[in-house]
Amino acid sequence: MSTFPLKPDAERVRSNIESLAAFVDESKPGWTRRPFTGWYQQGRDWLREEMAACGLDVSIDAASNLIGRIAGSEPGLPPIMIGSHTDTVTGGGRYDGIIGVIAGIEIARRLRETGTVLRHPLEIVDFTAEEPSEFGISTIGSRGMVNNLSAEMMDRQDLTGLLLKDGIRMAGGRPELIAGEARNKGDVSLYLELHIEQGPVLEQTGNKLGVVTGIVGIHRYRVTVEGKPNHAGTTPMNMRFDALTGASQMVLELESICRETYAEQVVGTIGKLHVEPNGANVIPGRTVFELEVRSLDADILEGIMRRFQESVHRIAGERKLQAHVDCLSKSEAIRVADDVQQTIRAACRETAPSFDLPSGAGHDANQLARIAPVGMIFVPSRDGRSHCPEEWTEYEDVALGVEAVARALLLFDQK
Ligand code: HGY
Ligand code: MN
Ligand code: MN
Ligand code: MN
Repeated sequence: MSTFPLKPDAERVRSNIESLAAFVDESKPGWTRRPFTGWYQQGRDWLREEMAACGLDVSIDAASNLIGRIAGSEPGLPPIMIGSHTDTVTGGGRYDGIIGVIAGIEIARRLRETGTVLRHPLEIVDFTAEEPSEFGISTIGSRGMVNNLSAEMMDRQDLTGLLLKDGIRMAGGRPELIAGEARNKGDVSLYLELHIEQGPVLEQTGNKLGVVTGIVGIHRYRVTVEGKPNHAGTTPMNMRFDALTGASQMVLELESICRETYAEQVVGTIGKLHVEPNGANVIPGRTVFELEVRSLDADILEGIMRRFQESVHRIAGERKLQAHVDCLSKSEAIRVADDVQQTIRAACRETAPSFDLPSGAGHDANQLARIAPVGMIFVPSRDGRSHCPEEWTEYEDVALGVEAVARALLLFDQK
């Protein structure tokens, strides 16, 4: 069988992933490289050198995304973009995001080593802060690239008082130019992302590659519950205004709403909960929790949030608490276009057994889909685990994913 000219150097891919994964906050569990931190910047500095070493023209756009670009033979064509992210959740794994950026660099290198010139310009992108940040917003860089960061979002502060717009500036962006520099429909021919599945389907079905058919929309909210702090020993149970038991009832209410059956799969999670004053012998006076609900169907998401907000106010009334619900961010669910799926399926067929599946994780592709066709390829996650130190993908599978992206790139480049 003739060898594929852009076949990746699997050992170089492994070594690059391990090099980039090493930039972590050692004081935290697993692999932690939160955006706008020194570890994140060190990883990006390393990435910048790698991009330059494989002949990419490197720049940072107004939204602070790191972009490496190679010209095509037809400069008038809008670029094909391959990207992902290099930030992690706290206590995350070493593959979520970075394999998509390293894949792009390896493909750029193979193009250079084989003297292959694409028709389209090619851009390899490390999108800033894809994971939910302390500003309550995820996919910050890709939102910025498509001008989907509101002024209210830009003025949000994290726990240290840093404004999002100053964080973007720290990462090399120029917030005041985001709107003017934004990519619009027609500015990108196609966005392609390699990502770990972060779920069990490929492993359970014995497939090496996933052809992503759609990506869930994610609605994120913050709920603040105000009660009355008081002495835990002297306040009778029927005289309490306990902000934590109230919040706990709301948390369980979200779980039971999301456990009902809908036309599309629904998941709802409360991953962050803050208690004040957080003392063992003080009745909590205030709690703040963040929730997210995900589904491929936008109407189901809206309906669930309406029901949940009614429950919050009912529970607060019954317990004589104050509660308010703030929307932090919404990303739209997307369907991958049939022709994009077919091209990716053709590329996978030449590479390894593949399986069609939707993504329960959100991605930068959710934002790029606002201006361009998008496609994603998954590689298996052992035991379906992700966003934890146990996150693991076999390097042979990563190399197959890189090869499938490279094959898809050549097919898309001929269109
Ligand atoms: O949370 C997600 O879906 C993705 O991993 N950022
Ligand atoms: Mn993630
Ligand atoms: Mn990711
Ligand atoms: Mn992603």
